[in-house]
Amino acid sequence: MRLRTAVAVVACTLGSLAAPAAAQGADLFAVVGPDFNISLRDAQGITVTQLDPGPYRIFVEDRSDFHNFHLFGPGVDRLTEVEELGSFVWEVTLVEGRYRFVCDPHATDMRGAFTVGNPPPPPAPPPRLVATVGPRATISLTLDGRRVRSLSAGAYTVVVRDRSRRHNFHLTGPRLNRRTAVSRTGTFTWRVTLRAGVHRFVSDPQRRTVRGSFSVR
Ligand SMILES: [Cu+2]
Repeated sequence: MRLRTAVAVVACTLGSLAAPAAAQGADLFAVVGPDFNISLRDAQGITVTQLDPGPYRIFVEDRSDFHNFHLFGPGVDRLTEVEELGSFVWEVTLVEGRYRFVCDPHATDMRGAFTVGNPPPPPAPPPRLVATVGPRATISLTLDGRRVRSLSAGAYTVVVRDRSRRHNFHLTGPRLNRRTAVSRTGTFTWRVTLRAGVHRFVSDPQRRTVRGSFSVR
């Protein structure tokens, strides 16, 4: 009888210890430096890629005076100073969405990302058309290396390679009229919306011969 009471007391104590930990949220560990490394791991040392929404405590170790740790995403934008080192504890609430962390001075190389909950996939980038005019009297529009004959209506990126000072690339269609300059060369990126109908592209100085067309449905 006495033993049973003791067990009950122990269980009760464990229960009350567990409760505040749960309210506080899980612990995460962020480290940047001293070399060109940045990481966010959980208590098991596993790199964080997916988390449940909720409160978290992040222990941040900034071990370099030329790196920093910057975490941002829905409702969160926290960072350490680049010039300062130190240990910090951030209390954050993560909600469904995508979060990223970077070292700001080296954001292209020192970075990471994770999702919280099950956010919808990011929208696919628009298809990329390549328009080329010149250097001789040639003009073309391709998608994945193939000549464009018909496309679905929607958003597109057009990379225009104008390779001649005697030609330009001029694209027209429903509510669309874009052109490069005849006398200049260069590569340009256009974001366009193609609507149903016939589209034509020409080099204006020789619009009868240097030309093409495609349909949009
Ligand atoms: Cu850095």
